[in-house]
Amino acid sequence: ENGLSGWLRYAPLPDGQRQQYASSLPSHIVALNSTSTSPVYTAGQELQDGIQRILGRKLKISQEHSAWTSFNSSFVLVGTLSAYDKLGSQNLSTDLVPDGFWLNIKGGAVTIVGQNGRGALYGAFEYLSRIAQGNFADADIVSNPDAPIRWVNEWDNMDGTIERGYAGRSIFFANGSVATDLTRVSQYARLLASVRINGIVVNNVNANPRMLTNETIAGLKRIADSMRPYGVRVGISLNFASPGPDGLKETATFDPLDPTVIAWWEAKTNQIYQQIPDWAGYLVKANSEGQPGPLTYNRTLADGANLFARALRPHGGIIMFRAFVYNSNMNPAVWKDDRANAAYDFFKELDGEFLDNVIVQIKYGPIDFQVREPASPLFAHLPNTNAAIELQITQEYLGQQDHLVYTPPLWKTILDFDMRVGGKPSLVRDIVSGQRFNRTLGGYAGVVNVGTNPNWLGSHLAMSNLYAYGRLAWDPTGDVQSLLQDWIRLTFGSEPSVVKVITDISMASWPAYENYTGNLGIQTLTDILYTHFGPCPQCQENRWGQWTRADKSTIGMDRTVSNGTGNSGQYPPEVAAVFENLETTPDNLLLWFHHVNYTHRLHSGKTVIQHFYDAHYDGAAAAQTFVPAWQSLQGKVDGARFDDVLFKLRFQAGHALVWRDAVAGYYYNLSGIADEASRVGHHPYRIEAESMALSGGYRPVAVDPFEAASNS
Ligand code: BDP
Repeated sequence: ENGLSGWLRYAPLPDGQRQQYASSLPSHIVALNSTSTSPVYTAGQELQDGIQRILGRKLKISQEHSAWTSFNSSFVLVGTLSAYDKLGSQNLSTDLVPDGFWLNIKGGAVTIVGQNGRGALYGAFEYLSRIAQGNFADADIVSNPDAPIRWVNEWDNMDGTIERGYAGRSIFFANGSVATDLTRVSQYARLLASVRINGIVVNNVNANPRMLTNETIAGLKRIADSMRPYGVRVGISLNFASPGPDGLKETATFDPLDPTVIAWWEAKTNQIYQQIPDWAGYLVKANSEGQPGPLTYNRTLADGANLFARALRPHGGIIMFRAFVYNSNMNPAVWKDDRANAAYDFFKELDGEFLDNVIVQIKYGPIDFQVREPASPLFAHLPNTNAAIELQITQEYLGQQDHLVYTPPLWKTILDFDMRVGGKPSLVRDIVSGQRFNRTLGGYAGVVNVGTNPNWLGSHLAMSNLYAYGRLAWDPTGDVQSLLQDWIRLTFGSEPSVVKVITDISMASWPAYENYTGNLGIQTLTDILYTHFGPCPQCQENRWGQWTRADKSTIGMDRTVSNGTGNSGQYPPEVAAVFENLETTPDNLLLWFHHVNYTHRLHSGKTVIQHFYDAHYDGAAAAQTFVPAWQSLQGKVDGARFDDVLFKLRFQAGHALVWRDAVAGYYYNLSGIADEASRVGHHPYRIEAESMALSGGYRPVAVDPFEAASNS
């Protein structure tokens, strides 16, 4: 049990549980009209393997169409709608949309029909997920995706490192090329397909122009070949300047309106499609954090996006264009500046200027994957543009998989947020699905960053985030706790105490993490310079614009229209009114929108500073409870995974104390306001540096700023 098969372990059910159902199954699986690289073929194999391992019975498998007529009893049948309709045996009147499926279980007879091959495979995985959880009930369900785009983004570099990856090296690249052995890539595609992910971008958004050499394209073809049997289409991130002097040096400029540049991208795109006909498309980060883009030539971001859209359009490809555009060299002394305003400022005026195969990919919040953010106001302002939401499964800012943080409850606060566009219900999830503004394209991009670690994310428990991401992209109304529990049963089995403990600690994890890292919308108070991991409340006023505006007596960003950066005014009027007003702003976003005294009283009745102290102690205390809770499962979870998880939870428990003391101590030193419970500043368990005898050339230095020191 090293985690390699994730939630697709197909662990055998206990004999007593499985025998009766197993014997009611027919002798054959029919995978209608399938060829060996098709998802329907994969579905047949997966059903055979899964049924054998879960139920202990090996069914025979037939790809033959004629097999249908030669059996007169029942089957486990899987196929596409068109193949199924040709059988003429039953008219299926369903309204399946692409990737959707129909699953009918009547005793041992199972019929799985996908609108396309991918849908058929998703239906097969749904059936297997049920029996793996010991659910043998009859069912008749039609399941359609809420949105057509359900992609993952990997931030892998060609040298094999991964930006914000916490689970080892790349499974896609090594030494400047596509990896030779792509076994892990097809295993990953299997996991993705099982949660209905249909596309992947395999390289860093800070992209290398060498992604477009002939050699790399040949490698990408091999990646696409490995993922095709699972219905996962492949795309890449582009460096905007690829053809030009700083890139492959094949054109004199990278101006998106220059004919040589247009011709270059067209030819390159044609070359890719010639080798990979089902190529997904491109993802582009332009004019952000040092990346090149169209603004260099005074062209708009829409000009930039449309350059690729035109090249992709004849092939049906898609361009995901990121709204993560901001000035990463901001001056914290300028109080009216606000990074949170950037996406709206850059994109609002461009609504309607993007071609139909462009999707603007928007990070969930206006800043950057923080532990708490309001939904990005940009979602409300692109009624004539396709939009997708960008979520982060890799836990940058969120403990980097060394902390358990089950993030779907955080995503839900955004997806369920009502923007009230035009005074009408306008949930973010209905905007990105395309429903709200009648768009045909839109959906989800999740930054995952799996690595060569056998358990993919470097932490067994972190995999619940990937599982739930796929399921929510399919159906964002899903209940995050029941998705979690499906994942637990599939990953660790159905023993009630196992399900209960992992549910309890996972559901408690995001609130705990928010409590011990950054409260009331102040953001995750991590170090900003590079790692985004440990606490650094003192380093927030930096050039990246993640500002807290904390001084001796006040804290928080004033984002009001009346007195601050005007960010609250980027929301539609009903929402803007809520955030503009201190009284109506929810406590958990207070310091996101307002600059107040530490002694300001929250709706809860506590002062801001006392809330900081209490939250940090509560959060760190919650993290301590994860360890004994997990230990109670000894013997109920296999030894290897038990030990791995225990190691991580112990680290988290310790690091939560470091967080607590660093943040609470910092604001105590800064404000001089005592903790009502007299906890802050007392560390009975700790050996202070000042009281150590130093040897080997070490010597004490003053901590700067002094507020960050544990003693004054
Ligand atoms: C930030 C990451 C940085 C990414 C950037 C992005 O720190 O590594 O390149 O986002 O999303 O959160 O482009």
